[in-house]
Amino acid sequence: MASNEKLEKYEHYLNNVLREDLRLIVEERERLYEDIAAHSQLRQTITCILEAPGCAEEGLRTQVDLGSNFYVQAHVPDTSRIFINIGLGFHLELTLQEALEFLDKKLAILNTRLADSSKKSAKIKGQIKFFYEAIKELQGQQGVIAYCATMVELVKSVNVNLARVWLVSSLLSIILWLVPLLLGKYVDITFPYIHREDIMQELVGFVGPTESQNVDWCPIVSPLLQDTVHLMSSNVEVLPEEEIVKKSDVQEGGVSKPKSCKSRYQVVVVVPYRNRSTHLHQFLTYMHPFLTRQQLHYRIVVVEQSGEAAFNRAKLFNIGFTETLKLDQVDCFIFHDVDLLPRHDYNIYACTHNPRHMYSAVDIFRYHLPYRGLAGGAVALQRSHILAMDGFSNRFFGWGGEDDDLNARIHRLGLVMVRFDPAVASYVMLTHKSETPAQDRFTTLWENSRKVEKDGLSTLEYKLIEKKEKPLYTLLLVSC
Ligand code: BGN
Repeated sequence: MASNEKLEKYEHYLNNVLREDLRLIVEERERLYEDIAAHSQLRQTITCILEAPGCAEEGLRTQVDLGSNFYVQAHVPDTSRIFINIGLGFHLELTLQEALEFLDKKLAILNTRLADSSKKSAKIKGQIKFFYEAIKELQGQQGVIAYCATMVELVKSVNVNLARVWLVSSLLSIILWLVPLLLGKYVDITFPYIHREDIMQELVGFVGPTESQNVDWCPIVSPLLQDTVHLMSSNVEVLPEEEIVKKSDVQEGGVSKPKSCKSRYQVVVVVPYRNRSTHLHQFLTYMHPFLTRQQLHYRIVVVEQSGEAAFNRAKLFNIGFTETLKLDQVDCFIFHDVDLLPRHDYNIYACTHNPRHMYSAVDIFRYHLPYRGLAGGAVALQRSHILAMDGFSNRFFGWGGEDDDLNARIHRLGLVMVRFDPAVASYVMLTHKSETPAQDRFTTLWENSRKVEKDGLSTLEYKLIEKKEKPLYTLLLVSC
């Protein structure tokens, strides 16, 4: 299909189908909210009547709205029975107790519908984002094609050497492409993100306000969250191990879950590690209370690389993933650097429907991002997506590139990476010496982009030297 034909189709689908679907869902939700409010109010009135002493003898005095701001006083002599609108124009006479039972059932149904429509709306929003990105990409391609055609025409008309023009313009574009890359840390990039108020419904596992199945789910928004920025600098005080264990009720292996309710989200935080004991101690001191406040059921897994080979961050992620699945059947993994700390509690450490790059703002980049496709530092991925993309590449030894390779894998799956509102997805980085980038990272990236050979979970080879449940984390000591 020609790209402009495709563009038209996408635009039509986005504007006439998806946006219309979203509008209908939003309307339906508004109606449901109104219905729930009306039924809850009636329920409250009936409870009041039932609980008011002597009410049955004296009846009920009330006001009736006649319209146009006219009211009359009314007296209901017998409040023991009530007419309830059961829909389709039918009213049923019920005792107050029967009415309460009816209302409870009705409210449960309405709440389930509300949860369903919230899920549908989250799904449609995801599709809208996807089509929006695809349209932008196609528009970009068309722009380039049109530009090239004009340039060729122009060059032909002035009768110059085409090969030389091509060479000069290629050099120019390389320079233009390199400038932002070289100035990386100082370029402000704007990007779409999930707004703070939409975060909860974007999470996999968000179920809805009143799941009945006798499960005592934790509230959708944990009451322990503090709406404040926790870290102003990367100075993090460490606490002794026993104190961390006690404070966050951490079980062997760095596992913790809420005591009073069942967590909606089970997640594993995989941390690649070597020779950074102070950072690890700071990380554990800070992260255990942070994750506990979010009422998650979580495990922290530290994958330590032994030996002298260059550090292979992505391969350690693959090992962490593979070994953790032997312990727990978890659907959500967060791959996290040891020197990165989230500043805001509303940055929920659960998986979104799309893969998520966890930081939208970080102190070392002046609380901005150097480029849109950045996937470094911390990412949250669903197990199904990790398996579909064959995990991470095992071929990046040394600093850099492995996260760009992850980004390419996500794109190849047809997915887009999302981020949360920078107001909450904000991080500080613990101070450390900057590392020398690996020289062969460009070549590896390029080779991987051609995807000639398999590289990932399917080709993963390593030696597990030790697997131990320590008090604050599960340790995997490995050689790659
Ligand atoms: C990029 C690195 C990433 C790193 C970010 C942020 C490369 C590959 C060359 C295109 N990518 O430059 O790995 O996460 O900087 O520091 O070096």
